[in-house]
Amino acid sequence: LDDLRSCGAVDQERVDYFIRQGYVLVPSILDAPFAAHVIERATAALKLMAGLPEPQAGVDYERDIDRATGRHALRRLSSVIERDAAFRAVATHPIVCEWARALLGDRSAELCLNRHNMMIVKPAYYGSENVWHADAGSWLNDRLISFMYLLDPATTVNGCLEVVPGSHRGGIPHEGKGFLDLTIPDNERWVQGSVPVEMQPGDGLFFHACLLHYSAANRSPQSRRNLVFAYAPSDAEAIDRHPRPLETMTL
Ligand SMILES: O=C(O)CCC(=O)C(=O)O
Repeated sequence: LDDLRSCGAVDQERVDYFIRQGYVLVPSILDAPFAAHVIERATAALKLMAGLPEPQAGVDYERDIDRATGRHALRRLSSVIERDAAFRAVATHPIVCEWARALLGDRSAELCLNRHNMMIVKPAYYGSENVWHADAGSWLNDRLISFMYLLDPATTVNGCLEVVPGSHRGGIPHEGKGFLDLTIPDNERWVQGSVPVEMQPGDGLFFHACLLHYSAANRSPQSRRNLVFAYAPSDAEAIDRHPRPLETMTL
């Protein structure tokens, strides 16, 4: 664990911030050569997909045809840990795992195989909005946390993640739904205190399953790619109510 002292080692101040706010940004969580390798593998994985007929299993596409390519822009690639060793190396990296254990308060934290485990692409010009939601609303499990690892700069111009600090402490106002119904005035109030989380390639963001988040459409020429994984404490399976049972891997 010597390398925990370089890069984005766990620090108590950030752990406390996560407990209060429901999210925490860890700049350059993994070192720059590692990030460069993952970015290269992501580009290769997307290039491979771009050469295959549509639709492909485990791939979600944007609705509109990209006029430059005559194809649908790719929006999401699932089960990434099985697609490339570099993606698995992010999800199981000792630094990331130490963070997951610290934030979950559980030394036996596990990686979720069928929650997140994907690459999100908010493609240039065609990236669509991701409406306000908390992941626990569709996961039916409020014990999990997510880890987002950035592969491109994410700013308010290309649809970075926006969050409602502290919303994880208020319960889930949309249990059983994949979105927050903003026609309900009480729900509208939740998102008034939102903040954008701008990030650079190689940065990591941990966020609680009950944290409200959103991202705007990307109409800019700059894609925004990231990996996202979920981690579970060892008791998460016992309370899981999702019809597709939670599958995890020991770290
Ligand atoms: O990256 C985004 O735009 C949304 C991500 C998201 O909703 C999630 O990771 O749960």
